[in-house]
Amino acid sequence: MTERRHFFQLFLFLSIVLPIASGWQIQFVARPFTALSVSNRGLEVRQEGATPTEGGMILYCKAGPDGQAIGDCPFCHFVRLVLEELNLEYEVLPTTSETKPKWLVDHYEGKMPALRHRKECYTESSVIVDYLLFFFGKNKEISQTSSNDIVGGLFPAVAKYLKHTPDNDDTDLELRDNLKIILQQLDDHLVGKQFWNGDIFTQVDCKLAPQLYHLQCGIDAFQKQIDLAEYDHLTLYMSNLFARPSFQATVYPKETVEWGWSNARN
Ligand SMILES: N[C@@H](CCC(=O)N[C@@H](CS)C(=O)NCC(=O)O)C(=O)O
Repeated sequence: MTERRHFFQLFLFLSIVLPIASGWQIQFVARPFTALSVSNRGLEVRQEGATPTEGGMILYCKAGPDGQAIGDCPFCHFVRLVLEELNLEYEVLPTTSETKPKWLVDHYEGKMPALRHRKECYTESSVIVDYLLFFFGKNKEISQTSSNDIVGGLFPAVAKYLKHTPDNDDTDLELRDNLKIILQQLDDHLVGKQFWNGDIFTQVDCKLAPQLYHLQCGIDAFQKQIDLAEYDHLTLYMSNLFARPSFQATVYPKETVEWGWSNARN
């Protein structure tokens, strides 16, 4: 009976929950199923039951400047925050193009972050997080989500602004003004709230924290013309996020963020 329930859970996750939660990312969802039925994609053939057991997780992520430390990827950081909040055991393997495993390149387009969990592998941070929350986050507050479009617009606007050179030309000012509109929307949403959904810390906060960290480090590093102190509620929210033990346990130095964006700016 338990086996049947577990099989049903896996079926539900692969066929209904992930496609709905991930929209167009359905092609990634097909992979674990393919791994079971057609090819093992470079991984061992799965032998355990339908519901994954904890342990045996390896997160492959972009490496930092020395090729060994954890790099500046906000998507990988998002996954790590969720892993920490769920108290799951995992190993992080910072990886460069030279050290990326062949199976990851051959069967998963070398995409990172990539979560290998025993005999399965998932790429795309939102898919990885859906997987973790589906199996390990049931009835936990962190699994709550929110359908606010502002969240999705933040990182593209941050990236365009930080990447742009030269600073202070017309395009730079346009990108800055566009980002400031989003920051104001975030600030408005956060009035009277400790976290994005109110008093409880959720996956939305795990997603936003790394992006806001990039924004803060990037503004400082490149002396960009945005004063975050103008956004009272956002500033308070950022201090709440950055004080969170999961963030403290996973944060990388601001110099790593600067290194990453410097490469993009050249
Ligand atoms: N949409 C992807 C974006 C992932 C992404 O852009 N990863 C970059 C760093 S931020 C990366 O790992 N690049 C190094 C590589 O692929 O070798 C996700 O959410 O997982």
